[in-house]
Amino acid sequence: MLENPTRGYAEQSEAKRYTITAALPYTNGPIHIGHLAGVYVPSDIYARYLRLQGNDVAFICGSDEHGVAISMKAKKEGITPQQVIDKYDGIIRQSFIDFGISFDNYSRTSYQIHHDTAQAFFKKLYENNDFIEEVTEQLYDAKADQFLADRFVTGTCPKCDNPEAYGDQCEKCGSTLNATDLIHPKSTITGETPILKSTKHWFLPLERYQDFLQKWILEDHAKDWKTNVLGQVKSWLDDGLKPRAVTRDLDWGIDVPVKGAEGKKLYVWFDAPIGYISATKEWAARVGKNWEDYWKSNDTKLVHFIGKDNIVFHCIIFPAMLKAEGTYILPDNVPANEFLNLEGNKLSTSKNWAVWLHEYLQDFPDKQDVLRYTLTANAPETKDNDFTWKDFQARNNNELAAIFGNFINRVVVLTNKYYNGIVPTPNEFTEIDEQTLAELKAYPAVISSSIERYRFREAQGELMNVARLGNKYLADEEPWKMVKENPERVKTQMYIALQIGAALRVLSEPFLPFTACKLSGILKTDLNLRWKDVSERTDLVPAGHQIGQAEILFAQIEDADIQKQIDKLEATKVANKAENKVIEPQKETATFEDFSKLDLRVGTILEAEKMPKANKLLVLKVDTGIDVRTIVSGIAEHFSPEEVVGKRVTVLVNLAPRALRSVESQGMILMTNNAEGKLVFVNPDADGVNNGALIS
Ligand code: B3M
Ligand code: ZN
Repeated sequence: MLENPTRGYAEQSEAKRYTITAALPYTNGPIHIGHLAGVYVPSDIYARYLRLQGNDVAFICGSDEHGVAISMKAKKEGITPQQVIDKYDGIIRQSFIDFGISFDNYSRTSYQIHHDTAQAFFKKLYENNDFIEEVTEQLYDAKADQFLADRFVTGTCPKCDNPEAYGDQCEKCGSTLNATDLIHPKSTITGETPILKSTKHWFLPLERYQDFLQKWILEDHAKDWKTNVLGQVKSWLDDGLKPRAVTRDLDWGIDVPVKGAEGKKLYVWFDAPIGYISATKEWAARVGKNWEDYWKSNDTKLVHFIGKDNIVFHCIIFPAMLKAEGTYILPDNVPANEFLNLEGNKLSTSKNWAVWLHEYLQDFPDKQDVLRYTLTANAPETKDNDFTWKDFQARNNNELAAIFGNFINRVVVLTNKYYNGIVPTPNEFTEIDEQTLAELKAYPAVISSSIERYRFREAQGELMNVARLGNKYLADEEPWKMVKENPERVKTQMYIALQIGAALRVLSEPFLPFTACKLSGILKTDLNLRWKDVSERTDLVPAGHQIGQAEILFAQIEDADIQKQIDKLEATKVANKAENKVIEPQKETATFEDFSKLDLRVGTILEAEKMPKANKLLVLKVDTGIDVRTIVSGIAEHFSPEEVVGKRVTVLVNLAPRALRSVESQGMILMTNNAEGKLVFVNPDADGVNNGALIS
């Protein structure tokens, strides 16, 4: 617990309304646990919490459907960009619903409302003379007949020498680049070295906002923004801001709505953040609200949840755009997270090194909360962090089930056993009761304080402490022992335990929404209970109230379930290795006559023993269909004799016999290496093939 549990109240903001945005995922692939841990789980906790506090909240997200990433995916899959975005928007949208992310609106940047909003925004800045119009030399792939920007070009980063930097960003040192900054640029479309060709573009002169950004972020927000965010912003500002092109020569995107820009598109990072505004407009129209309240009113608090690779766009470029436009509020905070790794390795879409949300939901259809809990417990809030399946299992079995689930189960079972599920009327509270209740009532403020400082991991830890408080109370009071000798005392004990259970139902809702919902069903609590009721009321479940039956909140996760997931990742590793495997070059041509000289047969190994005084050799008895013969094989370091007996193998039977040690070998068993480099038999496992069958 924090030293001063009331601190949270003092810090609670005066905002009337909240606009909470979660980074718009690119529709070039599904959502994985890295996205969830970095953006969607923390933003959902925050939004749910604010609603429980009775705030007016717009929680906004949507698909980011422009940009080079989409065009590249379309090229790779041989389909149109529209087909790409429809496919992944569908998968992403559904997986967010199934995972319980409580967006008020999940929109798409391909919608007309967004095209209109982004174009109007551009036009306003254009008319205000907020852009510089300039003809510059840009990289051009002559073979593909296309200008290259962003992800269409790679090369060496001028800052850190990373040879795989992209035309918009170096993922190694984090610097944002212009394509022309790259040393030794190369087109990712054709592999060609691009030439320079002149073209006209519109630039946002970021240097005009240098002083404003310096003061607004590094001075005014020095205390409340995260250090990782401040650090990146500072390094940008220290470098000195420069004009940044906000238009592109591409064929996929939003048309630049001014004369002389025919065929050009808005830069995806110009249109995407405006997507938050379009999505709010769409939502407001649907629910009968005024969207401008959520973007242009000083009593609205705007918070952007993003990953660390998006910091510059949300802290420098978008605020500069908003400032230039002039009628919008600026974000109150941008709580960017660091990255999550998976089993010690960097998450990677291209290497398929990920736990995909839609696949997780198939494998664990009723365990949304276990993943939410694990990701929050390991949230990469201040540094990169690691997800492992063993930890996932332990978090469920040793924490959720053993602490939270166990407490609820005891309370519900005992209440049903002693009182047929009716909340008893308490007698006078003892000092321990009073103390326990006081501690319970302090928790909402403690958890609030952590959430409002974007420390979700700490907040969730405090939530578990509420369950621990309940367990400790029961363990100390032992109602099951007292029930015979002092049943009146037990009524008070169970009454208090039930209040802790009901408090858990309210306080767990932001973190474990599916569990909270189940708990409402079990305790039949008033659905209107709010956060503050936990600290203000001692009758969250009143005497005389009928509760339901116990239900398992967190079933044990078995080793086999975890092993399946680990095996899946192992298979990914093997597949990746196989893809990179150096394939031996083809040997010289053999004529058909050459080949037909070889007599290859299917056989079975009948016996095997080690060749005395030879580490590498096994002496095998092989049924070749023609006969049973002796073959000496150099596989003893890879297989034990017991392992190979019974194996079906491919045998070269007419290899000239030769003596190995003192044993004559009458043929050869064909071997190969599998993807992991392990020696394996060339195994004729086709059905119904007999020994002796000729291979031709
Ligand atoms: N589409 C997400 C990413 O960089 C990017 C966020 C846009 S937020 C306006 O993966
Ligand atoms: Zn770099």
